[in-house]
Amino acid sequence: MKKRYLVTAALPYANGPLHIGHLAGAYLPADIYVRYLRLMGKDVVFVCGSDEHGAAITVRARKEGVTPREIVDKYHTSIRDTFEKIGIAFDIYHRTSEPLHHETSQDFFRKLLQNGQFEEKESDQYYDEVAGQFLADRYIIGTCPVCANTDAYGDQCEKCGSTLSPTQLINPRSTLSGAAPVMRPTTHWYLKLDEHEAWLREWINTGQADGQQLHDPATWKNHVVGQCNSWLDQGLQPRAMTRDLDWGVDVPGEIPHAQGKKLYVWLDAPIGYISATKQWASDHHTNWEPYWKDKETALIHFIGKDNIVFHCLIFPAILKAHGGFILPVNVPANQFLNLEGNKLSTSKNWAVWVHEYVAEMPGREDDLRYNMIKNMPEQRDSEFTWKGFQESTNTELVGNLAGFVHRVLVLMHKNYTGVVPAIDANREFKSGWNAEQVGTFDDELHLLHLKLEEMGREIERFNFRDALRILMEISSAGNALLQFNEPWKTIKDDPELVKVVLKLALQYVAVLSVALRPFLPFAAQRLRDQLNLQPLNDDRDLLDIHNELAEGNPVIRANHALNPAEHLFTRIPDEVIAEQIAKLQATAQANQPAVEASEPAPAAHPPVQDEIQYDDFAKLDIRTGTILEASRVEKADKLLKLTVDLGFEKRTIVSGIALHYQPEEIIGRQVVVLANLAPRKMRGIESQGMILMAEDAEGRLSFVGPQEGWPNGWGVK
Ligand code: B3M
Ligand code: ZN
Repeated sequence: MKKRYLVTAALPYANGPLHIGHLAGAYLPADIYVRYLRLMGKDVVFVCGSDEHGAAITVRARKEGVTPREIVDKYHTSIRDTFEKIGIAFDIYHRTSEPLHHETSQDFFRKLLQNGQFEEKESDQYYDEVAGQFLADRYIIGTCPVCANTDAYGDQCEKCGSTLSPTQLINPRSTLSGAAPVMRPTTHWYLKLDEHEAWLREWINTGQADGQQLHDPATWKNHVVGQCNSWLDQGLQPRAMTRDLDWGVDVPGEIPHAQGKKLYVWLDAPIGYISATKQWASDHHTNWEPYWKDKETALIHFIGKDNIVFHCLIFPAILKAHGGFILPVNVPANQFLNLEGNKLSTSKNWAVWVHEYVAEMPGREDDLRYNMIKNMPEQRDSEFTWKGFQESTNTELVGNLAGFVHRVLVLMHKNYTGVVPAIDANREFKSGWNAEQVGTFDDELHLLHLKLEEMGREIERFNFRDALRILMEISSAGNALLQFNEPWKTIKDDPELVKVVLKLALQYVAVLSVALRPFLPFAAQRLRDQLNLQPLNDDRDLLDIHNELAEGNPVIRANHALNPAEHLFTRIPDEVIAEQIAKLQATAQANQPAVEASEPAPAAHPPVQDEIQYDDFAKLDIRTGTILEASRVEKADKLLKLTVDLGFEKRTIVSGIALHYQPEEIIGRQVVVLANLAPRKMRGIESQGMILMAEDAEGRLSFVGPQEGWPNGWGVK
């Protein structure tokens, strides 16, 4: 472990409220990790803040008919408050409109310029003569060259998903004035990313840079490395770091041609992590620099998968180009969370908004956190459903966890008036970890310690789902301990046994009151109150417990007096869930396009092909695999070039799915591959197999694949 940690969570655009996808993608995992580090006595600073620049803000301002300033002020405050309500414990929640941030970003720009990292280039870009300004990609709409959608944006067609550039649009028009834009020359500063390609490739794949081992690449997620390699394989191009805009950080005025130019939002936003750290340090009368410059610091960026290349390639290149900064030791990006079978969508209002949730479900912050962690899209996309949410609270939080805690405390009060008894440590009883096994107080305490260590290791590896599962196993073992030994029955015949069993169960509860903290901070606090233990100060509480357990000491000792038992969680009734589902369906209906006058008749299924013998089928060698990398094939709108892991080898496969899937969204996806198809060249690339896809009447394609976590390279029969 490192000496100190700087943990960042993606800066949300201050252009709209937070939904559960944001939480599951970046903020909850970061919060768990940071809370754990604090409990282990580590020096850690957790920074975040609002991203207040870029077209995301100005487009929103135009839509609402207000200034960008009004937009960022409104959403900055509401996002910050929402984070606090759902228990995301940043050390600072800063904002990129602060003067400190503008200065910090400008200093960065100056230094990059000084270091010869920019190439100043003139190029033609779209200009709106009516509005009198250059047009950001999002401000230009036109006809998509791929699917003929007449409202495609300059950077993307939302109908077919193609990534576009403004010059590809047919009949472009400005969203500002509706006028057809004209081409005008403009000068910008391009970061020579091509010059960074070689070291980035090495660093991403081996963890080495400048001859030093900076991280262990085995600790990085496959889909993160895969997405980076997909980019690197296409070759990095110089990238403009400035824009013609009137909202953002000014290019420093003393630089020639700076007039009217702003920094590109993806240059200034990640520097926001640095300005936030500076502000935090100044608030705490300490020095920010060790957190960004000392090799003993572990820098970790928590983000969603749509931000991977910015954090793993572009920002590291910027840090290196500046000089003197450390690089992240990990970027444990999550994939996406879907909602009730569909992608979360702000524009379609298909979302669970966190501020609405906390208002409508007071006291249930941890219920949501629990369900999100349990279903966290760590390696692949996952899904939130209201039914699943109800189920996880009712069976796991109420049934398992709260049930256990309540039983222990009630029995403690009933048998010993809430005062922890002294015990005979040699008494044997049935182990909660294994029905066949007999245990003693000390043995069982040791097993508890091992579990706690196992949980910590999973958190350190960013496996938060597994860590939560292990935590719940502690509760399950506690329940089993009670179930196997039945203290409510044995109290008459064997009161000494009951003392040992209940005192042990109480140790489980006490350990949970700390170990729950990273995941369910509110419940942990409620539990501390019931146990009449000190509130957690988030500073080495878990480390202290490790030390006690390592010495064989109990966590709560004899004569400690407990507070009355209360229910840690309560059941969610069906009506509450029905209401939420109805609310979601109402939005879905409101967003449905008007039904076309003449609905086309459902297409007939194609007839089944000529009969074959089993031997014919057996010739097909079909295997399971995982997509490691995906990128577009130049001048082929329909093709993606994939690298697929078959377990025993990796294959390059060219697949005609580009109109249906974005490269970024399929990395990490499990697929089924026809592995013995003769190789064939497509657009100069040898395709070594075929991905099997389902196709419907409209020609839509869907992946078919094994269940989650299935191993690669095994047969499909
Ligand atoms: N605001 C994009 C996003 O919210 C962007 C992240 C910045 S992190 C430095 O997805
Ligand atoms: Zn299109």
